[in-house]
Amino acid sequence: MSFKERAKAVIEEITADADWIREPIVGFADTASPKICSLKTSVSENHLLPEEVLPQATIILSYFLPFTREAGECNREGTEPSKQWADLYNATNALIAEINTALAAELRNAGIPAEIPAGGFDTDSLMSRWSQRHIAEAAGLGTFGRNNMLITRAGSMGRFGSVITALREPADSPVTEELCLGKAGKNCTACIDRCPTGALKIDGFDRKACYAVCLKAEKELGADVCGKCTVAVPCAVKENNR
Ligand code: B12
Ligand code: SF4
Ligand code: SF4
Repeated sequence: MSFKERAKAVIEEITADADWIREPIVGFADTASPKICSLKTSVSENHLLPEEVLPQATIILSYFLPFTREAGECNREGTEPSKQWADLYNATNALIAEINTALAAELRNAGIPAEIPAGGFDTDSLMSRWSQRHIAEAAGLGTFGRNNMLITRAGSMGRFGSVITALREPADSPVTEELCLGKAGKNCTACIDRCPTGALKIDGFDRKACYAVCLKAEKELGADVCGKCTVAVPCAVKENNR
């Protein structure tokens, strides 16, 4: 069994009782690939390179936990995020932490060095030093949509995690097919139409406006969420998992 298959099995085992999560997707990014080597220029100068976390880094294991269509239903109506959506966010965060620890342990037990990159973000710049979306894009998991989400073959509604490894297995290439209908020239602005703050525009994303609504939810619901742009839109759930 390749480690990619093993990783998928580990994730499936940990998420077995999480009925809001569908079949996970796992991708491998080559740390020597152009998208990873250019993170400090393409994302931000403060972005970490994998070798700053693990000197022997070769592959970044990136995974996506796609949500079920039913899970999104709790956040379909209204302009404010629902309490249930906030609870799913917190429960998924706990699963991501558990998965990362289990994957790193599995690798280290097999004698392969592994490190979990630090999460979190700077509350002034609203940027993390480890962008899960850019890592996932390099690992062939998807393309950026107008909703600013990374759209995978399983959809955009869900969450990413990653582990830096010294694995010696073949890496994946970025997806070349455009997965966003609007960017592919189809008539879709569903995410922009659903954004209650105007943070999402056809030509950009105002992270401060988005953060304001997420901060309100943090105070009222216990999680910095909104997510209207990734729920009940055509790219939310795609069934063609790979
Ligand atoms: C800080 C943060 C926030 C902040 C600021 C958002 C922001 N985008 O800056 C706030 C609190 C507002 C927020 C909101 C949300 N977040 Co948030 N957030 C993060 C966090 C911690 C860091 C993001 C970051 O620093 N990005 C770096 C900056 C530079 O990248 P960026 O803002 O994404 O901008 C880039 C893209 O737009 C990209 N891009 C756009 N178009 C294209 C096209 C091409 C070709 C390319 C190459 C790039 C590209 O280029 C931009 C600049 O580099 C990540 C987790 C992580 N560690 O990565 C989660 C994360 C991005 N959030 C996530 C989610 C789900 C949300 C919400 C839906 C909240 C919710 N759960 O209800 C909203 C969605 C907002 C939106 N439309 O983007 C998911 C995204 C899942 C997905 N499918 O993409 C992540 C990855 C968390 C996770 N573990 O899965 N978030
Ligand atoms: S709702 Fe439509 S335009 Fe927006 S990201 Fe999804 S596919 Fe693209
Ligand atoms: S999370 Fe909410 S406020 Fe932020 S871009 Fe999406 S719909 Fe707009």
